[in-house]
Amino acid sequence: MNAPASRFFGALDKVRYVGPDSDAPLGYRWYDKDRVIAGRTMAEHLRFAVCYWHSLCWPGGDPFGGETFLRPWMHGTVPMEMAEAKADVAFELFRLLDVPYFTFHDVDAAPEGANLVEQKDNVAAICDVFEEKMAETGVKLLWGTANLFSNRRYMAGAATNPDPDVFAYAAGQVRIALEATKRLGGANYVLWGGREGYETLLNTDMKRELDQFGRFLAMVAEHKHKIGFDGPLLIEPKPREPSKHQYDFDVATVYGFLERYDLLDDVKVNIEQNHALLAGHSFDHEVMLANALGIFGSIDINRGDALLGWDTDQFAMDVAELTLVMHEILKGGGFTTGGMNFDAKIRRQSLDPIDLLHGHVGSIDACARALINAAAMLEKGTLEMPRAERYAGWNAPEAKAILAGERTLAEVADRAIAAKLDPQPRSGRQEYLEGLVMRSV
Ligand code: XLS
Ligand code: NI
Ligand code: NI
Repeated sequence: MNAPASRFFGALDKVRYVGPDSDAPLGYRWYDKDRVIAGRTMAEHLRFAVCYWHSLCWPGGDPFGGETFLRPWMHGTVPMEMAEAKADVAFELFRLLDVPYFTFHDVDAAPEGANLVEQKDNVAAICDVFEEKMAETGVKLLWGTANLFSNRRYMAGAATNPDPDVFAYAAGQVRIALEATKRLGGANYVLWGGREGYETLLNTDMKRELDQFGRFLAMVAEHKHKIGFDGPLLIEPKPREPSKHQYDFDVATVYGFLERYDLLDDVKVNIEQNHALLAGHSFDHEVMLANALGIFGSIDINRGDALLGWDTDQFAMDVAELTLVMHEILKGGGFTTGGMNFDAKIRRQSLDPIDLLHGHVGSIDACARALINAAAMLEKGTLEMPRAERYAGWNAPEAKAILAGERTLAEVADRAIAAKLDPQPRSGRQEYLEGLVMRSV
């Protein structure tokens, strides 16, 4: 059981920058962590995190078949020993990839307690292990979270459950996970509400459930202040899966929810590519909107499959898509507390330990290329110049007065008549812009 982590990955070396022309089987072609782009190193811009759940806890099952990976640390008999062996492999993976951050759910890292007292002890025990390993390696925690969706007690929701005892249990679990995140110096705390929704409206009181959800989040925000946790809370929108409908549907819906329950000061969003697609949006749509609304926090970086309608969580490799996302992130000033968390999993046929590295390395390089492209596009004004031109009319004094609230509808209408306005449509130039982007990636 206590096989050293090095034995799992064999004799692999730390992945290094080798440059785009190298033939090395494993190396970063574009991610050169100390290279400065637009005033920050690549590492500072991208803030990569490896997630615990997909990379260390997922056994390779699907709805039609069980485990394929047979990870040694998942086949012990003493849960805490298994958790420690998993932590060994985890930190060896972080070291090999040379990533600065990781993320975890309470129950990914520590054995799930049979009750909240046990839960607290288990999380504290794994925090001892993490603390030591974090000090040794310098790897930091991007965010922690509580799993309020796997245990059957949460089948009808956590905060939105019809049973207040389930709400209370969830509060207990979040308190433990939030305090652990604070103890480990985490930069953010995430809440993804996979069961906060419904299976059927026939048994659902939506107004009541939303009020419960709002109250729950307000309590988490109060507690965050009480314990002096500085990072933001991040809601992770997703429209469905596992529930038929989830209340945190997309960025726009979450914004409305935060506004209604007066939570905008404490809560931002963690946007995931595959969730954006499930909501019928593109990844860059969600990022642009979050920036526009002032709630952009962090990214779960992955990709869906264009032919499959569910959350396949594949490693993101599409440089063109990522370039547009990075463009919007940089335009918004880049990450502050957030980063790029690999909420991504290798496919169930990818059995070899090295496949875990290939997934991350490929996607890290895709993000690095995207960063380089996006920074160049911003510097040249590739999209910003045509965008500015498109809205240039709004710089005129009369147009500004309208937006400043200095004109009534009647005044604007009267002026349209007096000035005999006859506005002519102009081309949106989509293909021209698509060509510019194509040449930038
Ligand atoms: C599931 C979510 C989940 C969150 C953390 O679809 O992406 O993994 O990131 O609870
Ligand atoms: Ni996610
Ligand atoms: Ni997901």
